[in-house]
Amino acid sequence: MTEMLLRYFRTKQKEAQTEKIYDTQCPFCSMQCKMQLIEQSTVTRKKYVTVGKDNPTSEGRLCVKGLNAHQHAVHTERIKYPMLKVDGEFKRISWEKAIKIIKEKFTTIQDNYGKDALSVYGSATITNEEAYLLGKFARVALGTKYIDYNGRLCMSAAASAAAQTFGMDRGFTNSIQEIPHSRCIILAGTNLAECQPTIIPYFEKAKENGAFIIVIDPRETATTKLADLHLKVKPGMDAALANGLLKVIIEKNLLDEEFITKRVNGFDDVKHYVSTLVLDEIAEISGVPTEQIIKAATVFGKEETGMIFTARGVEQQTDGSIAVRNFLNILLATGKIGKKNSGFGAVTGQGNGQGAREHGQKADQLPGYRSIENDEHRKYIANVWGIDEEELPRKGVSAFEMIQKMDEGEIKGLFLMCSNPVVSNPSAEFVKQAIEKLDFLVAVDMFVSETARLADLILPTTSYLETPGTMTNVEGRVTLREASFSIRGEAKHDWQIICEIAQALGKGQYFSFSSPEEVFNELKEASRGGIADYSGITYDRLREQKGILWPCPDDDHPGTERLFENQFAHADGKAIMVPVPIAPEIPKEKPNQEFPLYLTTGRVMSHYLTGVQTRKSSTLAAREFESYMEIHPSTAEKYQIKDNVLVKIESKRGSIIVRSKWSKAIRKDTVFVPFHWADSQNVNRLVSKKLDPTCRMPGFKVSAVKITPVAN
Ligand SMILES: Nc1nc2c(c(=O)[nH]1)N[C@H]1C(S)=C(S)[C@@H](COP(=O)(O)OP(=O)(O)OC[C@H]3O[C@@H](n4cnc5c(=O)[nH]c(N)nc54)[C@H](O)[C@@H]3O)O[C@H]1N2
Ligand SMILES: Nc1nc2c(c(=O)[nH]1)N[C@H]1C(S)=C(S)[C@@H](COP(=O)(O)OP(=O)(O)OC[C@H]3O[C@@H](n4cnc5c(=O)[nH]c(N)nc54)[C@H](O)[C@@H]3O)O[C@H]1N2
Ligand code: SF4
Ligand SMILES: [Mo]
Repeated sequence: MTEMLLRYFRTKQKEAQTEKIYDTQCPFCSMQCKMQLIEQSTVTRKKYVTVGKDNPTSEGRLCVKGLNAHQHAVHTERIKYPMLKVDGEFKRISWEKAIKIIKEKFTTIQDNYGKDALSVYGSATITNEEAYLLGKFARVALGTKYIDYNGRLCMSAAASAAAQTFGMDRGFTNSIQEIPHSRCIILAGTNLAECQPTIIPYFEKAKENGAFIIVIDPRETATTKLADLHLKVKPGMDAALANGLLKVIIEKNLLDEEFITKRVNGFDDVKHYVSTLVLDEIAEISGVPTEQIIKAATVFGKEETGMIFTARGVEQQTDGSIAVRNFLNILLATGKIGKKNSGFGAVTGQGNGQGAREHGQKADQLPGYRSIENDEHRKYIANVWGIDEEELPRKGVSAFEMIQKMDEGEIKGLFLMCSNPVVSNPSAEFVKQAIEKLDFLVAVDMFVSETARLADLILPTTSYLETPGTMTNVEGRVTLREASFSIRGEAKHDWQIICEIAQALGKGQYFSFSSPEEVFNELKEASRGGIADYSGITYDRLREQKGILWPCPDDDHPGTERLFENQFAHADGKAIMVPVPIAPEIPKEKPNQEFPLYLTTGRVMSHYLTGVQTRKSSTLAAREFESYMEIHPSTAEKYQIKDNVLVKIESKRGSIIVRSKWSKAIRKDTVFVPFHWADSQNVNRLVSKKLDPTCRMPGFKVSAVKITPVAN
């Protein structure tokens, strides 16, 4: 009897569940949806479920990536210890040894080749605190000018367009709550429905309220389903198309003359330039019929309010920054900015795509969106950091140009935090070879990514479940990510790793932080008086107010929902319009006899960037387990490509092999390949090295290619 009872209680005990709940934010896109991980444990096993949590931006919604994000975070392949490459194999070592090796290697490289022989490559997935510290680490601990980050491949075109036009760059000029009340919305090169899915209800509400939605994309996507008018533009022709829209707006006199006079410089030059263009020629060049250009321009011009959103379709071009400026020209000409329900949205990509572009990870930048070449700015930051201004390096070069310097042998060492450049940079084979030339590569990651594979030393870091800190979301809202999940093995937070290496390099006094909040308190001071002013923000306020939109310059300031209501951020308070030439400074590849098709690249719903994380998630990987090429059936037949077969795609740079997917949704002159897969499926093998002359963005969205069936 007692035996039976005992057994009964033991089984009960095994089944008894304890439940723990962890707050966090999704590790993926810029919506930064608040979520909770529920851990249900019995004696024998642990089960995880992710649920959404209410907040002002995503309102408790999650998409399929967020719902399954924990699958990679608790994956058995997470790196748990520092790992040193010995005879081509990674071997576990202690932190003590790892830091000692870094110190030795970094010192030797800098002694032999100078300070700038070391470089730092950061990320917009890390927190504001970590992005800030990484910039400080490069300048103060290493004393190198070479630092840049993956946001260069992401937000740089939109950022430079907004900075040049308005004098400041915050993704959304208005709060997200205004979207449902805007009367006409242009979505240019953005696939929100797959890339920021939880934002979609705002646009659905706008539609219910009668808004007219125009989507510009060479493909039909989940987002074009929202469209009242879909302009199926030729890849790379957005700047030309925007000229067409402007021409109609000016010729039909749909202008806001008062706004132009009071608040804009440069309108006459734009007016003169577009008057020299012929609308039918623009239609020909852009692939959008004249009537559709007229329709879009007329509706946008006539409606009382309007918004334009751009994303990587327009921006990841060798004329990306100027193409965005042409869309901003439309907003300025029609007076649809700085007003309720009218404004601009550069749809930020990565989780901290906004904050990580503000606090000093960029080659030419100091915290608070300050410039490293501006004497006042240098003095201010040197003072906050407690160093002499002369000790601060000058500006370096962009992400891809750093890789070119690795190839040329000028950069010998790289500290890589939270990025996978071997997959994400253009001309991927070149990038791999350049990185292989380094004397010493340290990669800080959660997994052995394709780039970490090439490292001499990998340092294990913590995930979104484990690292607290602030993230600035798609709106420009600073949010506090609470995170308290238990750390795997000996992994450390990115900010801790930075501080420990700085300490070993004898710079510990500048990096004596014991929590993200302490780092934030310094970041606040460093941002004070800058364009991205966080100085009125505290962790307590973020908890109470559920996030604050910057600028927030003092403790009583509520944050700024709408920008530019009275003035723009240039010295004279005015915005600047510029004519945007149809023929860009760097000519784009056009299909030709040898390479007859356009290739454009982008994303699918279930994967994230280079796929290192989402390919580890069984649910997400099952939805899309390999790369593919979307192709129109009539084009496919012309090149004897059946549906669902392997195809070789070649450009001047290289080739890949992926599976064909027939679809009438795409233009007949274009094929589309997502970039979430590596090695022989890495579409970046095909993309050229050319960069936008202003912002140094690669032209990910246009290559000329040929396709051939792969024999069975
Ligand atoms: N599911 C998912 N969501 C993500 C990400 C992800 O990897 N997966 N990444 C996040 C990040 S970092 C970013 S930057 C954002 C990116 O978000 P988006 O910019 O929306 O994503 P993309 O798919 O790169 O490109 C958007 C659209 O541009 C179109 N396009 C291609 N060429 C052109 C062109 O020449 N002109 C125009 N007008 N359109 C063109 C493509 O067909 C595509 O539908 O998404 C974020 N969210
Ligand atoms: N052809 C083509 N190429 C593109 C694009 C495109 O549209 N087409 N888009 C570009 C864009 S917009 C972007 S943003 C880039 C992104 O390019 P990458 O930055 O290279 O992409 P990720 O996959 O985010 O790489 C992040 C790495 O950091 C690791 N990681 C994740 N979280 C953390 C963390 O908290 N700390 C640390 N230390 N590591 C972490 C992940 O495991 C992964 O290995 O790709 C660009 N490349
Ligand atoms: S991927 Fe973006 S939309 Fe989806 S849950 Fe994460 S943050 Fe939200
Ligand atoms: Mo991005």
